[in-house]
Amino acid sequence: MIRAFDTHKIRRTRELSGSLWEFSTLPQEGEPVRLKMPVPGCWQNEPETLTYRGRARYEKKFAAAGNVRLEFKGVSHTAQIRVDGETVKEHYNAYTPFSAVLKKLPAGEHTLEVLVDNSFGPDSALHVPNDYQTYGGITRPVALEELAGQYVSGMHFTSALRDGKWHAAAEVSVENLEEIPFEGSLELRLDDQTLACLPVHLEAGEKAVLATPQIPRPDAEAWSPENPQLYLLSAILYGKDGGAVDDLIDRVGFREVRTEGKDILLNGRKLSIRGFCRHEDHPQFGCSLPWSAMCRDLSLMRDLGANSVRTSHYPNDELFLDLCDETGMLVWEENHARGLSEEDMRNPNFERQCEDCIREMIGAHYNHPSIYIWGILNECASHTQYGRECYRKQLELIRSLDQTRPRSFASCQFKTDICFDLVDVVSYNIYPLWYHDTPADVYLKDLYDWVQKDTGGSGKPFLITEVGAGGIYGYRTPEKVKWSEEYQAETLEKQLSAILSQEGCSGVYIWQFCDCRVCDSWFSVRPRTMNNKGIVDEYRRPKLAYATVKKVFSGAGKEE
Ligand code: ADA
Repeated sequence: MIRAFDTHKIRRTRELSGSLWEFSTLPQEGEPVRLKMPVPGCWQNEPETLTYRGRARYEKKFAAAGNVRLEFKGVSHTAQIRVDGETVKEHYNAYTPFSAVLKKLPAGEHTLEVLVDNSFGPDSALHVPNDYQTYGGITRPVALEELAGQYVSGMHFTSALRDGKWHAAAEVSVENLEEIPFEGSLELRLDDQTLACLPVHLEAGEKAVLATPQIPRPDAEAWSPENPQLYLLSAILYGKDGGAVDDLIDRVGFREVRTEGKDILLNGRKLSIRGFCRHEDHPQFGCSLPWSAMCRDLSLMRDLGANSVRTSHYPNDELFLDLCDETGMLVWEENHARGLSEEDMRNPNFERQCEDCIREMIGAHYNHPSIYIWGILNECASHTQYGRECYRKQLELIRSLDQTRPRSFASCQFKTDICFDLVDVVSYNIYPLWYHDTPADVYLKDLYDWVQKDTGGSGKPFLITEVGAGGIYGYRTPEKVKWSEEYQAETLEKQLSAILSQEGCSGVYIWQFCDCRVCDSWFSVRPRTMNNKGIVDEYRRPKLAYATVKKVFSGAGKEE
């Protein structure tokens, strides 16, 4: 399953995943392991490759003719795509989608090879040994699409409130794969109503972006957490003779996010965030969670009284975002980076890999109404001049790609951050009573008062993007010592009560929803080789803190 709805009615598509592919490790020494490997999936799910880190080869035969587009939703973490022995695409980053267009394939059977590498090293600036696992494999779905001579390669939908009335605008990318010019037209439909018709003229091989003006939609029903109203937006490309050539369908919503003073407003109403940070991680599936497991995670978060999820620390599977759109779960989505020092940020690949991630994230996820904010560079060097330059460039890149959403980053630089003038929302990760003993209310007030001084963050919305404590599932003790479920529950109660009563604070994300596996170099500071700050453990079994959080979140006001 690739998306929660059909993305084409005219273009013929099929899923290449949902099957077993030929697989072989490519070890530096020793014999390769050969298997039939489930795709999508992580090779750590198989007993023979449970701990393998390195290079591997996947192979799948497919029959096709003509122009073909292969879409990969995620390969962890570096991919080289070969068709019939020829490299057609290279891609870095486990968490962003990419595609390859193959022109005029001869009819018959073809061989698709995916060379995957999940090793760490100087070439990889973002996938580093970290407080979460970097799995290996084709971890998200793969689709094959048969393209005509021209196709719709992308579409961004923007809704806006003007004088209290909804307006819609779209930008649609089209491409001519042929060596002769193309004349035609493009129809945009919202559910079954025509929104706009645009003439299309493409020179041989040309790519173009067609834009509609702002179109009034006074009857549109707004998307909100309480009423997540969605519309199907179809872009249909017609030839000169009026015959349909290609189409692209996405799901969109009418909603507006902006900041005003210290508030984040959704459709003009103040948001009060009660959320969870979540890693894509599960003992049975690795980072390759099936749809039903994603649904279950969202059901538990809803039961806990949450209205938001933070996709820490990378762009998520689009199917999960589809579910957030459908269920009204607000999303903080961020690019892929966690805890990188200035030295890490000076890796010559860092800037390019971050920028690629941002472009691919916003390119693919722009239309999700549930995403209300973009984040970057979790807990990196936002206290140094070099770091500031990286933050500035990436935040500006986001603004050039999306003018409609606020931007932020989760800082851990206690009273030393120098980047708050660059963002729309100031965000902090704090761990009072876990990594230090200062009472939560004292620590938070001190931090908040400092932000209101000359930091560039004064008067802006303020979010706590992480707070939490470790609790090992099943470890119960009347002494309520650290790592016990009791200590975790009590600590969270104190932390949340301080945060939710802090003046000027727009809300909180708990670190974290579920326990997750970490990389080997973190084992000495992570009991059970897991980050144990989940409110549920890795199998989603509730800890004592579940009831505590549910009580606090259900009691706190939703949107005011
Ligand atoms: C950080 C970080 C998280 C996690 C957390 C923790 O704030 O952003 O990824 O590592 O700390 O558990 O210490």
